[in-house]
Amino acid sequence: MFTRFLTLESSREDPHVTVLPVPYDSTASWGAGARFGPEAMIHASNYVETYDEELGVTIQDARVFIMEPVEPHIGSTEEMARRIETMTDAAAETGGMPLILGGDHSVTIGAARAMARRHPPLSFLHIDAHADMRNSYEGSRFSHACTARRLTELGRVVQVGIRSLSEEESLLVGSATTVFWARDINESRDNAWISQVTDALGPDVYITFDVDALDPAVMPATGTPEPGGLTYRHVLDLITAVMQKKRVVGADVVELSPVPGLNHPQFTVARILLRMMAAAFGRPVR
Ligand SMILES: [Mn+2]
Repeated sequence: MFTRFLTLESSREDPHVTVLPVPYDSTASWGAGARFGPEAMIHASNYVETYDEELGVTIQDARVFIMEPVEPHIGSTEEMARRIETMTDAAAETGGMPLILGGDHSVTIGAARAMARRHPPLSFLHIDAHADMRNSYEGSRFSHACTARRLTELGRVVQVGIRSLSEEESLLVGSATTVFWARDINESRDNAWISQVTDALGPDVYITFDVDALDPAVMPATGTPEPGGLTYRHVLDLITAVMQKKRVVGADVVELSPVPGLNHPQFTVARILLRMMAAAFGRPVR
């Protein structure tokens, strides 16, 4: 269905990155539409430059393979998590780093289970406005509101950009996880917080990036926008540091809910995807 990602032709041949689209949003609280996220991200990604002007590298020689989108399972979030787990395993089998494009944040649960089994002990970088630490939500333990809670059952969790959570969740955040609040990041005068994040992570990392971690002024196209968010700069610098200092074994980008006529949100995501690829697999120019 999709033939190019970040302008690169999809090929099974020894990929660096294997893209797994998951057009699924049955558990989103309101403003559903994350099911349209993968297509919007992939489409926008084919209009970015292959040259990363800050790193001075090109991704032209990087190899990508795009898998068929995961078919949504209607009615069972648990069954859907299992299906995503299986497909993430298949993505990892190609030899490329699985890059899951959601979809709402529940898609992370299955993907993380597959990667945690393959790379123990795995730690998780959770970039999000929301703590997602509920044990269950609307009767499901596999809801987007429970993602980080499920991650704590798989490995160490470091949360970045958090600014919305329940009282119950507030008792767990910072003890069951390491948390970097959006407010502290916004008030910091330098990037010292980024090395604190990388210090808190283990050597093998899975990144889950909920785009609502970004401020709604930057990222209006998401189901549950929260004011007081991170800047594009914050996210770009964090992703760069983690891609360069850690073994990132897998990643996902979730909760982009495209708004008709508004193009910049998916281009913002595409630039962050370019940076992920450039930081890990870029070739220096000159
Ligand atoms: Mn969120």
